Amino acid sequence: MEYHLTGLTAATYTPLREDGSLNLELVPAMVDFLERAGVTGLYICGSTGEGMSLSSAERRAVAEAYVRAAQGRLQTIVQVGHNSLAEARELAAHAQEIGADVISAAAPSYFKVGSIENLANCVAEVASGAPKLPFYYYHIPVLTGVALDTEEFLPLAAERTPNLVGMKYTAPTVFEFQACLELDGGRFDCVWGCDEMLLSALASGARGAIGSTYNIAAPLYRRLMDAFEQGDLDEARRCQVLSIKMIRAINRYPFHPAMKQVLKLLGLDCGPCRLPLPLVTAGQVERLQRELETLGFFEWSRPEW
Ligand code: MN9
Repeated sequence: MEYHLTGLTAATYTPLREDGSLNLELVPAMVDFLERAGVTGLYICGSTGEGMSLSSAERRAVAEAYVRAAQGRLQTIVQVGHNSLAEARELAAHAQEIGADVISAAAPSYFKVGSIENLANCVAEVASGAPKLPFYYYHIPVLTGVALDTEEFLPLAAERTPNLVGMKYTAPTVFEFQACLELDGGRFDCVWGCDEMLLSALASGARGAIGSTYNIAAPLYRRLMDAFEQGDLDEARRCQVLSIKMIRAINRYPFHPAMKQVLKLLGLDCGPCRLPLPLVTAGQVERLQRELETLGFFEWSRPEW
């Protein structure tokens, strides 16, 4: 099986109401907003969308809402990772049933996965739930604690998982990412997951990226990618520096709760995050808004920029 995720995929937020319940009525507006901003795909129920904090029934409902709203316009990738592999497999089957384009799963993380053989077996079990869909392993060691060598893992896993086509790589080790892109004449579609290092990844051969800040600043990153393609490295670097400053500003607060507040400032009120993520205060939001204003964020986050 072959598949490519090119361009910018937004790791979507899960809209919640103040009481913590799902607010799926907002999803069509989110999808319209992201499409206008230049995003080409949606990564649903990942870290950004708090997939691991939702019940399986909620995860199904979120996936259905996004897939329905995006169908025919944006590629949809449903993250189905779960500490129960049986549950993950069922979520994968559900994603296939509702017409998602791709599935992806992070490693189980309560019991630590200690070997690439073990990880390959986990992936085989999950991916077999949606045998017709391309599967991307979600490498995010900072959250799962699974930091196994992906260059060794991918070829082994592909022997047991016919629909394994690639990986979402969220770690700053660009050399390992590049080595994975080069494996076997480029047979694995490796997609970059650290927004603040997109330019380094492009220089190493990345063609696609999945990340949280593509929700709020896709026009900036589009410009970065276009400049890179045209060989205008000064402009590409200028865009990346703006992204680094933006992420640094947001990172002074609890990151994803603050990101949701930035989306609210852009007109999409997707509510707070769920526990165990904390709340941000009104004072923090005001400060963040001023910091983002100083950076020109409210100019370069607009689709017409
Ligand atoms: O995987 C995101 N990682 C986490 C994607 O949420 C841990 C990234 O998109 C980061 O949020 C982004 C900002 O640090 O690079």
